[in-house]
Amino acid sequence: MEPVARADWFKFRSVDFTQLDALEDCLDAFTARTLDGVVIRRVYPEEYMREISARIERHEPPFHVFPRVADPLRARQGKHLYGITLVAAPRDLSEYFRVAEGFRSHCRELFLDGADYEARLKSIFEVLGGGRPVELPRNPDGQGYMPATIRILPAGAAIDLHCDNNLSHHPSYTHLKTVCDVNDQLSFFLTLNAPGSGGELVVYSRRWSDSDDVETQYVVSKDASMVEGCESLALKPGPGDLILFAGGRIYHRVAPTEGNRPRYTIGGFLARANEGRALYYWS
Ligand SMILES: O=C(O)CCC(=O)C(=O)O
Repeated sequence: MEPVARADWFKFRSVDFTQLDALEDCLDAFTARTLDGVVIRRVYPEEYMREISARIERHEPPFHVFPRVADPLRARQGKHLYGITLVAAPRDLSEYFRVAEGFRSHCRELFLDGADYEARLKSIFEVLGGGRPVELPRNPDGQGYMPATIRILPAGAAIDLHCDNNLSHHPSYTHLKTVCDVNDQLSFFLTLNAPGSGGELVVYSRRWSDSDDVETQYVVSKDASMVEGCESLALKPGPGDLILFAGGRIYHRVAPTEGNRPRYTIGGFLARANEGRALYYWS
């Protein structure tokens, strides 16, 4: 992790995975807005991340590629995902839940000779949640949501300005909203491969407000003018580092990657159950 400038508008903590207990129950601090982000360093060894990245590069195991185009090889040359997000999936969500099942088994295969990704993330969230149960949401038919997506940004690719509370305006969130409080969701991602330069997560001092969204509509990216003149911080976790931040209420983007090393991350969102103590994660 490169050094970050401290800012009073972005309350941030960074610990090594071996000191995870120092973050016990820190989700309460997120809720109380006394904490905006944490980085947990070395959740996986850097060398293992290189091996995982090599598999991703070879498309092994053969994850579902999004966007879905006639020539998957071509899709893999540009910005793409392994898996599919809730908002990108066709509206009846049957494809989403089918892809989710395949993703979970491919993800187990991807991490087969190391600590299982989903199990490790769950165990981390359990500590951060002070012992709350951590669960994957399921639809009324019992099908599991996507636990994460793998995001692949080749040279020059970026993720434009957005604020994840806006996601809840999407019609595909109708069921999930009955399960957990998506209105103050946290964002998390594990860096698998970092580009030589660029690819930082840039967070802005501007906070989300209801009135930022036009007639409660979902928009993929917000106009950059919304953060003009705002303070910002660039965070660049290294391979094996996990970041969790208040992406629901903090405007953020991913800066364009530079050089010939792509940016690979795996991640999703985390929110509290509407009833009971559980935490839910999805993508
Ligand atoms: O870097 C990533 O994988 C995504 C970052 C992001 O925009 C988010 O978590 O909302």
